[in-house]
Amino acid sequence: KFIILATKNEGKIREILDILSEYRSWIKTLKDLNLDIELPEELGESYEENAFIKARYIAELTGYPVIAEDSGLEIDALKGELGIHSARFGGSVGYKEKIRLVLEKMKDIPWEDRKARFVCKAVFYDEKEDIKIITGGKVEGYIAYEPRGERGFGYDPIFYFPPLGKTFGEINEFEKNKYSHRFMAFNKLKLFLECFYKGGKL
Ligand code: ITT
Ligand code: NA
Repeated sequence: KFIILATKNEGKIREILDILSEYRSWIKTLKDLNLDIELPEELGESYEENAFIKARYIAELTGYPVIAEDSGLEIDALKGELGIHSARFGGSVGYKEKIRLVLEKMKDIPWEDRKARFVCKAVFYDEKEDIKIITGGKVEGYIAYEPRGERGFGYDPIFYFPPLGKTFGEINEFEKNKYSHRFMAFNKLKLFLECFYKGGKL
């Protein structure tokens, strides 16, 4: 039993391996396999399509079942951007700069109009068994006025989560994995893995 986790994002890898910790011995990261490759360009028009583009690429390359995900930050005041363009936003600059650019765009937006959500679509794809499972998750919050906290990754320091009164940059991974879009999506995928993998059907 062997599943490849097709992502290059270290933050995602940490969180996903933690959510799927029961399956850790079956999951191989690209690093575990010494697969030093770029994932294909994400030319799809949705999170689903982009997640599947990544999964299919690695599945065809290796012949193994694959898990991949695509995610993004949707900001109401920016008409749903950054969305599927979250990673590309601002070009090839670091997240400090991407965050600065978002806050600059949002500088005149009052609190009540700063609603935003993280979205994640997770894909399990097994070409041989002809299985394609897609699950999703969302978490609602606000774009903070200033970045806070050094934890997490990406846009976490500006994603304010009202139930905790903190940004995702201020909470540890254990806490983020109780509430995040990624947790929601992968926790659902876990139900499938439980039936088909643990249950011995595959
Ligand atoms: P892979 O394609 O290798 O999986 P990526 O970073 O390019 O990694 P995406 O194309 O899915 O992944 O881009 C998602 C972007 O959305 C990511 O780079 C972050 O900027 C943002 N994002 C998604 N989930 C996030 C989270 O939990 N915290 C902070 N930012 C997040
Ligand atoms: Na993407």
